[in-house]
Parts: sequence; structure tokens; C-alpha cells
Amino acid sequence: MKAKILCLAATMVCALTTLAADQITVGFSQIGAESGWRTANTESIKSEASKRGITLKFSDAQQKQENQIRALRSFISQRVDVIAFSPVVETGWQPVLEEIKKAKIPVVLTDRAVSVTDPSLYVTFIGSDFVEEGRRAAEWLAKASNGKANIAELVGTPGSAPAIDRKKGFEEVMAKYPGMKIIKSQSGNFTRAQGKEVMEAFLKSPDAKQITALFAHNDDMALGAIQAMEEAGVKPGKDILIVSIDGVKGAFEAMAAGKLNCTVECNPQIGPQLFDAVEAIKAGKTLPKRIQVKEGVFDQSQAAAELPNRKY
Ligand code: GYE
Repeated sequence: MKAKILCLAATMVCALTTLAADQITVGFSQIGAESGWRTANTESIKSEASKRGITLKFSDAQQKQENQIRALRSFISQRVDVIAFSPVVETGWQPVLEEIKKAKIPVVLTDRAVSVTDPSLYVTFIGSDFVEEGRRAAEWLAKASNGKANIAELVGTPGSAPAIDRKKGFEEVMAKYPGMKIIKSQSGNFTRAQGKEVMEAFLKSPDAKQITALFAHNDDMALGAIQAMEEAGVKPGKDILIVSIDGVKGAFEAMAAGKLNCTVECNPQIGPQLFDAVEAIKAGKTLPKRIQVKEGVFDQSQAAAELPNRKY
């Protein structure tokens, strides 16, 4: 009897140890909560971790790089299995990534890329092609305006990969249309409040009447700008054509109401691909350096039909 109990206890200890060894802990440093896209991205990551029984240490940096660096260092001292983060800006990561490498913790980048000289500092980057999104926005506008537009641009967070790349893709296509010009360009930091503020300033400038189109680097800034236009007696979507990027629910509602003309999709639901990568790393598998997220382009004619399908 005694032997039996001992044996049972040993099996239980053994089972518990296996469980602990299998348990994966991931430290994730999120940029902030600046947009509808970001909220959906956080939700996707948190819900996927809990679905898979992965322990997630989640930290919100409130759009500040120094907060992200602090969070990354704390993940090193907590000895998490994998560190993942969405870098607010592209530069300035090399030192902390070297510290992580020394601690032998694999790194997965999600959403935004970093610019480092040593690509071995991270395993893989899971994210969208922001240059292509910028191209798609410009292609749409070129068609809708017959290649003639005086464009106001609401730029994302300065130094961030999506702001740099979306501008680049947009301008690349615009160069084929001599009648398309960017006549105003300023950052609205990817937030609705700052998008509104900057649009108000654009509309107060002496050449405000020349603006025929708005290119906003994300939907939230476009939604803020729509409010500014309405308050100034300008008809959004009619007096000024508006194209933005993300494809959040609010953008589809604005399109269905005729106030926004087009949104280029940028899918925030990265959670499943992130934890597939984490599990692959733990299983010793090799991953591609770049994992692409799928997305489309939607205009007003598709808005009502697509609205019920939108998950973010
Ligand atoms: O477009 C914007 C968010 O990095 C793709 O960040 C992301 C961007 C997204 O604040 O809404």
C-alpha cells in the first residue's frame, strides 16, 4: 500500500514537472493603444495566448520607445522563453537586441520592422507590406480622381515603419501621375484626436480650398479629419475624397455613410501567426525571416456587404 502511494506521488510529481517544462512564457511589448487597429491587435494576441495556454507577460509602452526598451530588459531578467514586440519606431534597437541575444532569448518582431545591421538579432518578422498598402491607396486615388488631385497627407508616427513605408509606396505610384500632388503633409501620430487637430489646421490655411483629396496613413486619423471637415462645413467623401489604411469597423461605417471613400486593409489579427512562430521556435524548427499578413482593398460599393464580416 505504502509503495503504491509512493509510486502514485512520484507519477504526479513527474506529470507536474512535464507540465512546467512544456509551459511557454512569452514577453510581449506592445506600442500602445493609439488606434482601433492597435486595440484589435492587442485583443488578437491576448486571446490567442490564453486559447493556447501560453503565459503572456504583456506590457503597454504608451507610444514611447524608452518604455519598450525598459519592458524588453525586464523580460530578460524574468527569463521568458520568447520575447516579441511591435517596435514603435525603426531605429535605436541594436543595443537592447544585443542584450537579448546574449541572454539567448529568441525574438519575434510583429507588425513593424526594425532597422538593424545584424539580422541575426531576431528570428522572424511577422507583418504587413506597408509599401504595398501605400501603393494601393495611391492607385485607388489615381483612378477615382482621374489622376488629378491636390492631396493633404496625414502622416503616421514619425520614424515608424508604417509612416515611412506607406508614404514611400504612395509617392512611388503618384510619380506616374503628374496631376497628383501632395500640397500638405503633417503627422497626426496615428490618433483620431491629432488627425482632427491637423485637419483643422489644414482647413484654416489660406490655400485650404485647393485640397481635393486626403490620404491618411490610418483610419483613425481619417475619422478625426472627417469630424474636422464636417465642423468646417466641408463634405467629407464629396468635397474632399478620402483614402486611408487599416480597414477598422469605423472606416466601414464611414464608407457606408458616404463620408470615407476607400480603406486599404491592414490586418491586425496577428495573434495566431505569432504563437505559431513561438511554438515552432520552441520545437526547434527554422522559420522564414519574413512572414506576410494577408489583406485587401475595399470601397463604398462593398462597405455594406462587408460590414457584418468585420471582426475589428
Ligand atoms: O496602421 C495604425 C496603428 O503599425 C500597422 O499602427 C500599424 C499601424 C496601424 O496605430 O492604425
